[in-house]
Amino acid sequence: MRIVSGIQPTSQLHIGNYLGAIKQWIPLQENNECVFFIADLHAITTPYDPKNLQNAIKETVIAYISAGLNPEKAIIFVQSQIKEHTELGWLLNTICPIGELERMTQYKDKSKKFKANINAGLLDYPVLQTADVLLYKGQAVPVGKDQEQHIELMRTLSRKFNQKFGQTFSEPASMILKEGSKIMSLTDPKKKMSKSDDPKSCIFLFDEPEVITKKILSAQTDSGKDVIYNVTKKPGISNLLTIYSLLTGKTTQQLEDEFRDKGYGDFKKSLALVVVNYLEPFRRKQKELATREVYIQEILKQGHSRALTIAQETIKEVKEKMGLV
Ligand code: AQP
Repeated sequence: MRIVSGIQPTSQLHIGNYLGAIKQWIPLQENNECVFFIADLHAITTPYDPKNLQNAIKETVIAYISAGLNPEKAIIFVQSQIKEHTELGWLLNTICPIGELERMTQYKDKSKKFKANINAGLLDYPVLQTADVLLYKGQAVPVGKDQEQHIELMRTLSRKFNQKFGQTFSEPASMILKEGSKIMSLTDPKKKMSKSDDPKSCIFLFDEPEVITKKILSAQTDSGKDVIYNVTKKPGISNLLTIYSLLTGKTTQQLEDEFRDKGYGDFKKSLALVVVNYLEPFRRKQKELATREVYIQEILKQGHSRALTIAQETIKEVKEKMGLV
């Protein structure tokens, strides 16, 4: 099966990006053809500093590898280096009803968050995302829950394209985990953890142990003192229980039993230790890769060449079907 997914280099990757997306990419590499890209063309739809972008891209590649992606297996590359993404994006624009884009939750949220920069790229984001997947004839897209609506649009557009121009694409399925698909902010557990929010709200993959501990100890919890999983009544503690459970393999029920007579303080201290230990190999690998510039460039070069072959084939077919060749 061909699997496609990507992450924007908008800031450092956090534990939500890992638990919702990257963690499921790792086993998929074994028996599938995986295409994992750095979504820099998406990252420029929100305010950014051009001087920092190349560095952010490099850090995202390092994060991919440190978290377990294998460049020998997966195709890893930078989206903007393959111009066929934008080309297919434009072609798909011509079959995408504008109303579909205006109702997208992410567009509405980001328009509120970046009021001074509601650009056309922000609205068109899901069409480019559709192009990212269809360009490689992706059959499944492993993502977090926030992307569900965008995958639904991919399915609609691939159906529309096939009806209008003849069978070309299969409808990509979303792969969204039951647990961990929406890790919440540490400072406001009613909101999704987002890398472009306040750093205190995120556990970044490469945060130093004392930073992780500080963030977890000051994470917002709920009234009462019992460690109980109840998303409606105790969103803060439930979010921390989810993280604990996903990193240890213990169920939330087991964790409730383990912390029955202990308060939030003991639970948070124990969680901090779990997170620090889990991320320790990631930090080690990141430090090693940060000095291996040539190796990182080589990964991207190889990935680019493998991706380009598929992308050019698809664009040729699409343009022929649309009467452009
Ligand atoms: N909080 C989350 N819990 C689980 N999964 C998440 N993802 C993002 N946040 C969470 C998943 O991570 C992948 C990366 O997404 P992206 O960088 O393309 O954009 P995003 O979804 O908008 O991620 P962020 O962290 O919120 O970034 P910013 O702040 O730049 O918008 C996707 O698979 C996403 O579902």
